[in-house]
Amino acid sequence: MSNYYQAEVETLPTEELKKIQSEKLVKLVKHVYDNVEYYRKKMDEKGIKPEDVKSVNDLHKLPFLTKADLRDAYPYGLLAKPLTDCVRIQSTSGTTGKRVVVFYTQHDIEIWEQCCARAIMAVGGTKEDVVQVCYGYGLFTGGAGLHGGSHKVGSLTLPMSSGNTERQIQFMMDLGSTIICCTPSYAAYIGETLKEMGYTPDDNKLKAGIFGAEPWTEEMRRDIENSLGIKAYDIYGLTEMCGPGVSFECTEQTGMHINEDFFIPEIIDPDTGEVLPEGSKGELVFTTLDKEAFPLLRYRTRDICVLSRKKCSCGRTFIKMTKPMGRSDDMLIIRGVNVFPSQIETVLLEQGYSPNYRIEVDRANNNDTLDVYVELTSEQFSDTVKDVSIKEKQLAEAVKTMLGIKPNMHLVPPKSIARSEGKAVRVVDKRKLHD
Ligand code: DLL
Repeated sequence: MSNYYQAEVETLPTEELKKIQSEKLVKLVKHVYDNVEYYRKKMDEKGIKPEDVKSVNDLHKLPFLTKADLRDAYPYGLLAKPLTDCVRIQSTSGTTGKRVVVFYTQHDIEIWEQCCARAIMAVGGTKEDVVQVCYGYGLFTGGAGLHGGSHKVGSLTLPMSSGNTERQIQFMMDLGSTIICCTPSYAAYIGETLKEMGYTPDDNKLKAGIFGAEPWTEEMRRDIENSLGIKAYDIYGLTEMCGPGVSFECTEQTGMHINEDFFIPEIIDPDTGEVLPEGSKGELVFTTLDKEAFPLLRYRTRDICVLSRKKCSCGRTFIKMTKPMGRSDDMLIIRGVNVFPSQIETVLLEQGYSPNYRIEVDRANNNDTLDVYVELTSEQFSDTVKDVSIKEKQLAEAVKTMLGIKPNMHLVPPKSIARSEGKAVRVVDKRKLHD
């Protein structure tokens, strides 16, 4: 028997769900056309009027939105409510040049927290639980989202944020945490630390973990389940939609149910934009249905996955998505932080280094490593070893200021980075992130 936060809507027959989606979509399209110049211009360019959208079947007529649109409209260009009706902003992780800022009204926070409450109850969470939230709190959506969801369920919420692992473990043991929410890599690290401290998986009271914000494999799921003695569940989301909780796994552990009363998913061919039939692998696109301050029509997530409406034993009728299997852009997720290689390049050039560099990402002991190799010019190369190491440290700090994570920086001799005759291969990702 599954736990639902809102049983009625989570088990709605698909036809009824589509009816609700259509009603909400028609209203939304009219609202953004009338109130947001950015949308009006985009729709006019495509020759679409609000009357052309009568149901979800007309969704494909609308133009796509991309991260570039969000940056273009930064900060208020896509706002659909007066700023005085907004109560919160959140922002994508660790990015300076490519920051995306999203706004929430009280209602937007309410539906986001409902999404996260559904996710917690789907893994068996109740008001009896002690939920340790060790996603980062702050501009990143992880902490705030799961925190709000846990409150809604009525669980005792431990707002730990990330880091300070010994303290996490002390609270976990002393207060008997039963559900833990963090990135899968942090969960794996907590598991290792517990072992190092001499604990066995039976020593803690944890029963479930809700892990997301970065790619992880089935192998990693098994490792985490064994090291913590729990069931590990996936949760997906992106800042642009609300944050975590756009979709969540139930106890069947076979993909994540999308909260379809709030978000319409589509799968498209990333090259042509053509909508693909259910079961095809392609880029996930979302349209928000309930968001007031920052509604998004046909937003291209760049995440590659497959959708399936196969009946689920949990009784939920919401369509399921597979884990993201990759991205259709060059964004890397390193230790939970979204990183575009161009941001690293910007720092190198600003600091007077050459654009000949190589970024290597790997995973050691379930932890991401980031190494950046930068070629020195012949003038720069005359430095002594000591000078080079000082410069490496300075450059690593500059990258940290930009991204929020510190790389291992290597300044290497002139002409030592292989030149390419075609497209330069600047990023080598050695991690096995997908099964
Ligand atoms: O990562 C929101 C979140 C917080 C989700 C906590 C789950 C838990 P962003 O920082 O905007 O938001 O990053 C969004 O992260 O487009 C995916 O590429 C990736 N991502 C998120 N969840 C998963 C997951 C948050 N479960 C981007 N598996 C998305 C794989 C994920 N990738």
